[in-house]
Amino acid sequence: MTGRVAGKTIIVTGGAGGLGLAITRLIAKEGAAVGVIDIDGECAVEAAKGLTDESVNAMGVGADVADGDAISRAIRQIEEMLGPIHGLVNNAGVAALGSVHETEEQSWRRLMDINVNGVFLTCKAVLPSMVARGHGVIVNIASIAGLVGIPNMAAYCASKGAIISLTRQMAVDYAKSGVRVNAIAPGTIASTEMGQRLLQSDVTPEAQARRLAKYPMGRYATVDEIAQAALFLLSDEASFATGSVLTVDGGMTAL
Ligand code: 1HS
Repeated sequence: MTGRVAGKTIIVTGGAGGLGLAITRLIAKEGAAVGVIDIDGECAVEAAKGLTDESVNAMGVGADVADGDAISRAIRQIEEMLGPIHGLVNNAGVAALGSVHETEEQSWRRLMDINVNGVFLTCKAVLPSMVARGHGVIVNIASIAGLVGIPNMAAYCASKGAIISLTRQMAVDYAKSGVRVNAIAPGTIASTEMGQRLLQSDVTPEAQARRLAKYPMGRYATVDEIAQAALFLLSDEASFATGSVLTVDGGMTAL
């Protein structure tokens, strides 16, 4: 087996759709065995079947990343089938619009539960065996919303900032154990459901132009451009990268 992540078993949360599916497919093409975890179990199984049909070792399991027991069970099942976990991509996440005074307490809590607690719980489930084997790599999908304030996205910005902070903290704690932890901060991806919903919230041409004007490249990201960054951080080519936040945003945060 050849490829940039050949011989590694990698789990992708939220791996059955959007950016997660693009990452799943790219790392499979680059030789990984892939565990797909998704809140939609049928889609997870379907995504894995698409890979096994192409002779890739893959398994799909349904689990909500905010449910610690469910996520641990899913990871054990994948380990039993595909072997020890080398890599984890914490991709599962949701977005919500609203300033603080407009955000319902329950919506805030649910978003934090998925975006932040989900990363904590999934990392907690894979880390003991990574540390015991002295090797592992974690990639957290954050956002430029964790680096700068995006209008009308209070909970989402807070959650992505927490992911970036936790990425740096874990990088420090686990560096000597051979576990690298990095984050990617993508700009808006036009093609995903999340990106579509965000872009459709700009109802006037002026609002659409204002958002796009924040991007020096004059366009939004494709899922493949973000998946390539994940592949790099997962691969041994990134062997000295830990605690980094790789912005892939067409220059948005450089402006
Ligand atoms: C939803 C994704 O993580 C991007 S947040 C950035 C929103 S903006 O720059 O397009 O206004």
